[in-house]
Amino acid sequence: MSTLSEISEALQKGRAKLVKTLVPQALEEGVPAQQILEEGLLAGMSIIGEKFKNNEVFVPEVLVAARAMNAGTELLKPHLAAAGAESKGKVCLGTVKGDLHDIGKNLVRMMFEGKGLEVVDLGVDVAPETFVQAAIDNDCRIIACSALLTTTMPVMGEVVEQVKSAGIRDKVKIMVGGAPVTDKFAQTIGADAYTADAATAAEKAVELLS
Ligand code: B1M
Repeated sequence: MSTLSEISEALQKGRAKLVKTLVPQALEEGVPAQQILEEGLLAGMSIIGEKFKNNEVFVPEVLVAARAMNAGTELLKPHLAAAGAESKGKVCLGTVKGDLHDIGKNLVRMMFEGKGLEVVDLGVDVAPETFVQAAIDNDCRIIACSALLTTTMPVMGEVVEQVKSAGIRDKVKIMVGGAPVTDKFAQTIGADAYTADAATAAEKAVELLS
């Protein structure tokens, strides 16, 4: 098995320590950092994302895979910067104001990063004005909002309104998700996209940025 396949396998099994050994090994073999990222780490994460979507693996497996992914990307970061690898685009992500649930939001972050997107993670309990300011400050092309409570869903509508008031609606796409959120709700508030799960959210984000 090639080192890249071994990296993908190790990541899928959540074996962060092994990933930490294999990534430098691949670099020593002369494999370019971008290729290690795409054909090793992202390939593994993409398989996990697909399995997660199909209920073949569950949250714990995704979390350990993500930890392994982070371990690998940390080692690649300096090499990627040196090679001039470009991020596919920046996303401001957070759980909306009044809502402290962050497990789903963290999964969305991991899937976004797995697709090569740069994520500005604003955390939980994020006010609409914070999303807007962060998008302006960081030049984010997507604002991604998560909500787990029916009582906090309306905050997503406020985000859309404040993005409009700030005059950046034509520059920023707004994505929404979380267990109580629906496509119909997303349309009602004027968001650009609703997705039911983290893997699809990442696919949609890439589509919105292309
Ligand atoms: Co909370 N809680 N909780 N809770 N909690 C729910 C959501 C609830 C459904 C439980 C229930 O009553 N059956 C209920 C909400 C009811 C409602 O509004 N309809 C509820 C409640 C009521 C509350 C409190 C009010 C309880 C209380 O204090 N009385 C309180 C509120 C606190 C607050 O936020 N202000 C509260 C607190 C908590 C804990 C802190 C204990 C804990 C959160 C810990 C944490 O997140 N760090 C917690 C938990 C764990 C849950 C349940 C059990 C699990 C949520 C979860 O993480 N699921 C939940 C019941 C349930 O869902 N079965 C419940 C796993 C996660 C992977 O799924 O976040 O849906 P999820 O993410 C999915 C998709 O939704 C999607 O991707 C993920 C998978 O791929 N997704 C997106 C998420 N964000 C996305 C964004 C996107 C796209 C997709 O685009 C941007």
